[in-house]
Amino acid sequence: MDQIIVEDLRVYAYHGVYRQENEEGQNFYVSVILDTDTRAAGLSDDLELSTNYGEVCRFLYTFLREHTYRLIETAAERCAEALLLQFPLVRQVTLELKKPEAPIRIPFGSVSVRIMRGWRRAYIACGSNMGDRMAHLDAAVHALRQDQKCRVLRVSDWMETTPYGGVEQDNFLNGALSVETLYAPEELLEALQEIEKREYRERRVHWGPRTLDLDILLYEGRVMDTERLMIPHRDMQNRDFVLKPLAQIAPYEIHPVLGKAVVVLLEEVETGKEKHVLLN
Ligand code: A4P
Ligand code: MG
Repeated sequence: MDQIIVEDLRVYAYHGVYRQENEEGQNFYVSVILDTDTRAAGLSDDLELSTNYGEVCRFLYTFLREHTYRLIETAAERCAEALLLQFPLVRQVTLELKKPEAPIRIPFGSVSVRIMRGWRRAYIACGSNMGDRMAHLDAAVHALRQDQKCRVLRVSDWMETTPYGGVEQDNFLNGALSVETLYAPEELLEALQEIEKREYRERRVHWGPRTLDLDILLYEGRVMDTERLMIPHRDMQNRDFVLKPLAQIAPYEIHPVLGKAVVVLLEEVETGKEKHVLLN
């Protein structure tokens, strides 16, 4: 992707662990690499179609002066996030914050942190089979739209499905949606569980009835398996109620472990060609 680069913008600011640093301040130098598509601006010579680096510099300057953090890690983290929220054409930022006057009693050139943050594409499955099912699913989309760290891109149709998993229960209404998010995977899970809670989700029977279930299916081609989170969703390839709505909004998205597009996985489930065994 194209990049706009600012190097070593000097900001006199007050970040530091020591009181003296907070009171007297010192020079910081911030550099950013903004990943953004400059093609439209390049062809049209129109600044409106790009990100104004002058505004970026003023923004960085004001942000770092008006906030005080103990750690440069925190200053960098907050600054990168604020930048991504402020400049909508920027997809990713690499930000380095240098502190060459840090209180270290040995001669040194500079200390700095460098981080890379950006909007990440995620796919979420939603389901409900209790109460006003449509209202629960609509509420989930609404809540994600209200969250500034998420941009809802596409929402599938809500589809009536019969229960899967052997528990006798009412039919579900299922769907899928895509978002771009600033949340890391664990943070996205937390945000989704908050939304579930607000819709009075009670966790009783595993695979049982629920007012709202929000599962992360895919996250930016990532593969992970921790105690709390498995991505891709461990059973998505076996579930037509997941794959069908997902195929509507992202037919060619590739499952990063199985190496197959969503439409292919759906066809395999529908024709029963592949026997997927769920170990539980
Ligand atoms: N977890 C791990 N990976 C993920 C992930 N990728 N996304 C952990 C979300 N959560 C993930 O989930 C249990 C734990 O899974 C979470 O705390 C999280 O740390 P849960 O929603 O609290 O519990 P659950 O509902 O018992 O399990 P789960 O896995 O959400 O249920 P399923 O597997 O989604 O099954 N039939 C139809 N037709 N439509 C449905 O929507 N849904 C289920 C629920 C059964 N049958 C269905 C449907
Ligand atoms: Mg769930």
